[in-house]
Amino acid sequence: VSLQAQEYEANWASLDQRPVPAWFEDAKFGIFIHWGPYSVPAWSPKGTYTEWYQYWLQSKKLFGNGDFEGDEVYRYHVKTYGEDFPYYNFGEMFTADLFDPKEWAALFEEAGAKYIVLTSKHHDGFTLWPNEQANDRGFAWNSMEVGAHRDLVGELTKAVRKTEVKMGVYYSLYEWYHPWWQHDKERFVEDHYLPQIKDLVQRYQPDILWTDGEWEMEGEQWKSEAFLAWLYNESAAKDHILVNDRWGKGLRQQHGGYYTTEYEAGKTFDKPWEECRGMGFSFGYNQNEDAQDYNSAQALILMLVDIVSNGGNLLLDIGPDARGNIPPIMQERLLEIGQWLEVNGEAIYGTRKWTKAAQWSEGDREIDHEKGYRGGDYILKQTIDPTPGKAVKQLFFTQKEGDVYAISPVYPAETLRIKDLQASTSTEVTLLGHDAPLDFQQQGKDLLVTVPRLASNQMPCQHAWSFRIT
Ligand code: FUL
Repeated sequence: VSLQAQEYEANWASLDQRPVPAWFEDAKFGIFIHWGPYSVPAWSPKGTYTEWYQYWLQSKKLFGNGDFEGDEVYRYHVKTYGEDFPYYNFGEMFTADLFDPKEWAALFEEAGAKYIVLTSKHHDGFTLWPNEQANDRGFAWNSMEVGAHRDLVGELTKAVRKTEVKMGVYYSLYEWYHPWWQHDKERFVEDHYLPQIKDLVQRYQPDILWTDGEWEMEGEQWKSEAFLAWLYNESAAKDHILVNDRWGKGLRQQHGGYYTTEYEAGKTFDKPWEECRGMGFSFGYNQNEDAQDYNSAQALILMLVDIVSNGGNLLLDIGPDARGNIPPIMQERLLEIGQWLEVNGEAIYGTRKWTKAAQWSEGDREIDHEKGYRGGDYILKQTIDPTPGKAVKQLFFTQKEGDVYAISPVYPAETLRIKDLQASTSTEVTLLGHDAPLDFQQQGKDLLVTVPRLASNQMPCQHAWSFRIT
């Protein structure tokens, strides 16, 4: 489907007809990058978003997944940097001197990611590219003029475009403490936001424009419909750009492109969608998070599989530090996911939902999405760590070109039972990464597959095993 089959009109009925390109639904795995001046302190209580540091500091409010007094960030800030140390001082300390865009791009490729989304500007208003409007607060507030003295969006875009990975940018419409945002919304929209977002699109022509914060004000005040009509009909990225759903005042799942969820998978939609989350609790790097706060590679892989079996994508976040180093624990998780995808990618990329997402064992199904998803261990509880009497997901399903894939979170003992699956005379069953086809037999409605006994060093992979049923 051509994205430009039609001229779009500046109203939702027309704009919502813009199709989501197939590459996005095929991609399944993307990497989110939250990086900015908040990466300097990189500190907030566990269970909160570190990229909200300026807001936690100035408002002395704190919310998230846990119980907070409210002034923890303020107290930490005063203790660490002193009373007279405005958030804006972090701009100079955001040096990015170890940032090597080629290395980042190579890591993303090795992780098996098909796209990335970099924060070009978060709610603090700091831009990671040279932008005139970023300075209309009365001082330089962009990465070209302070701290790094580099065009970070531009450099990463260039490096990523040399690979197969697609380039996306996150952009926050609203800014907590911009003087015009606070006192003159119309001026903020006309003289700040609109020229700024257009500059971003025209310069880098991203594949995805992942916006956020439109929910702070009515869409009419933002002139959102007119902007999207410009984006689709006139902008330099009109023939490929894709947007998310954070448009039209409703926080999500209202207007725009694909649907987004945030630390809340376990959902499923009948249109392209994407779950975003950190490896632990925060998007921006949080020094407070310990090894046990990060989801294991196995948990992250099973999350990806769970989401893909429900037709979605996982946009997994990393938080580089202020010097541009990606914390080793995050690199390690990405590489483990990449190793797994190397063998099992066939069961993931380019697939679609099958008639059912999962096969459950007997027992009571108990799903605690809210809590579980924030902590992340929900997926382990749902698969490999059952309380007696509770049902677990034994298999996740995907399909592609007539083949069904059954992904098992444990290596099955001797036989794998796939319920309600009828073999035909031409059926073949394969374990991805293992050469010989597998024996199977029909037992009533179920397909019983004989699983080879393999020594651990002969295993094609770890964490989850994929069976292709042709
Ligand atoms: C949210 C933001 O407020 C968070 O800080 C984060 O960027 C997330 C992806 O979107 O709405």
